Amino acid sequence: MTRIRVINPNTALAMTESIGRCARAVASPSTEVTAVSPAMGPESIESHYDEALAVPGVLAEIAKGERESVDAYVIACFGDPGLDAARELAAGPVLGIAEAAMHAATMVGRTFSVVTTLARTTGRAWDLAHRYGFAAACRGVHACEIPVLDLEKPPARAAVTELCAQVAERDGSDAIVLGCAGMADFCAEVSRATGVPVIDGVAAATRFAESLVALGLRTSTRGEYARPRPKRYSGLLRDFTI
Ligand code: 2AL
Repeated sequence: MTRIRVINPNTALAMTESIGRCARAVASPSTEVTAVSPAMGPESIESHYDEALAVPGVLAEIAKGERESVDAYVIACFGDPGLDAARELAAGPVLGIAEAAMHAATMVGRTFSVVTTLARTTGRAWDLAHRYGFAAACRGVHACEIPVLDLEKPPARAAVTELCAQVAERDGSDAIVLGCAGMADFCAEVSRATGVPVIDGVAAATRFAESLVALGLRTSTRGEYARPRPKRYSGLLRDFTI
């Protein structure tokens, strides 16, 4: 039994449930997927401020997962918040959904476009495309201007689907990457509308995480991802002392 923990870094529990369903829909029968939200943090992540304040809650969930012998983690927010720090704490693999989606997109096409929530998050998506080495493959990052928490309202699905179809045509991209975990269950509909492969990072990261566990791969402890040096953390962060 492989145990994968999918962490929704925001505190919107309906979104956590939907993310959990999407991860379970693709996971192997022998994989147990648990979807959780941190006990503290923003209800949605759509600014650098939100992202920074989401990270302590994500790290607390990783520490809890380590005590519970979780095999691998998915950080289910498209900014990949806290990904490097999480790798310093976790023995098993930790995957971000932007990271997984961009890798998957470039395995099934040469180019991709990202459709995300607010325009203010597009810079972060570009940063990650550069960081992961996919900037040349990324033909565009487009915002639907629907805030994360409005994605579950009925008009959002049709609006995102329509934008994906336009973007696939305009950018001439081989694949579409959904730029928010709140869009995870839009995948099938967007695939039908665009006619190109559509990648939901939650599903991609869940399957990649399973594969890495099956390959016996764990996070390297040699260099930058070695356990942080022990020191005191004060004030509100005192419980993070290692
Ligand atoms: C996200 C996401 O995936 N979860 C969240 O709260 N914000 N991403 C985004 N581009 O808005």
